[in-house]
This record gives sequence, C-alpha cells and structure tokens, in this order.
Amino acid sequence: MRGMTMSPLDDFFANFSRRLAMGASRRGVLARLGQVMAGAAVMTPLLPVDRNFGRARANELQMDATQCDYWKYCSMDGQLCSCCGGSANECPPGTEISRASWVGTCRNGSDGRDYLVSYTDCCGRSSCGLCDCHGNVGERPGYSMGIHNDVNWCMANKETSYHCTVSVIVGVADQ
Ligand code: ABN
Repeated sequence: MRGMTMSPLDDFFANFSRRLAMGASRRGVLARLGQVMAGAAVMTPLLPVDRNFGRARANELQMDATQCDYWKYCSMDGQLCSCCGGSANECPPGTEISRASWVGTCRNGSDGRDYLVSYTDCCGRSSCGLCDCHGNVGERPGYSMGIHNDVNWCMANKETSYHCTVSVIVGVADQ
C-alpha cells in the first residue's frame, strides 16, 4: 500500500487487522479453537436431533390410512373417513365435525411412544358403511359414557346422523 493513498475505511481496517494480528498469538488461537471444539462435544448430545434417522417418519408415511391396523386407529370404533371421501384426519365434503369426541391412547410402534388420539365423528350424511374398525384399546363397558367409545358423537351436533370417524393425534402421553 506504500505510495498509494488509502481511504479512511481502508485505513481503519488495516489498523484493525494489524492490532488483531498482534494480539492473537498462535498459542492463543489454538487455545480458543480447543475451547470451541470442547463446547461442541458437550453440546452436541443435547441438541434435538432425530436419533431415529427419519425411520419413524418413513414408517408413518408407509402406513395405509384405509386399514384398521394403522397404529393410531387402536382405540377406534367407527368407519374410517379415509375410505369415505375424506382422510384419516379430515371429514369428507358435505359433513361436519362432531362437537364431542373420544380420546384414546395408542402406541406408535416405530418410535415406541404413546400418543393421545382423538376420534371425532363426521356428521350430516348417512353412514358411509365402509372400513368399519373396532380397535377399542382402553375402552370400558357402556355404563359410563366418558370411558365408552361406541357412541355417536354427532348427537352433540344439530345434524346428528353419523357418517364416519377421523382420528387426530392430540398429544404425547406422559411416560
Ligand atoms: N363414534 C362412532 C359411532 C357412531 C355411531 C354409533 C356408534 C359409534
């Protein structure tokens, strides 16, 4: 740069880097690098990474939502909306979701965790009649409505006719 005129900005950065270079000994740089590497080694196991390497998600995508053995249907008592013009968690066109529902607990075999799954009826059309599934895990006899799932939840709606049932994961059960 000798013999050339430097702009104030060039001047500033030249001075700054010179001061930085003088203050940073090779030993200091190595010590700092060591600290960063040690920190990374401690923090890495704590980071929320998918230790299942995406297998749980892949299994989920492979499940057939029109079959009763889909794990999240374990406590189902009704006809699958996925066979009736809707999907596992969406009512078919022309129906409306029931205001009440039944909540069961199902184990997802691919990650070994228990999930709370709500079973909600789709109302306003006559029964779809397809894919009738009766998992009924956790159900108790019909003398108490809160623990019995053989119930037309559309009875809480204005349109009380039952068409089919959707299932939605609403939480992870306490371990
Ligand atoms: N919740 C499904 C259902 C609907 C009508 C009758 C029994 C069960």
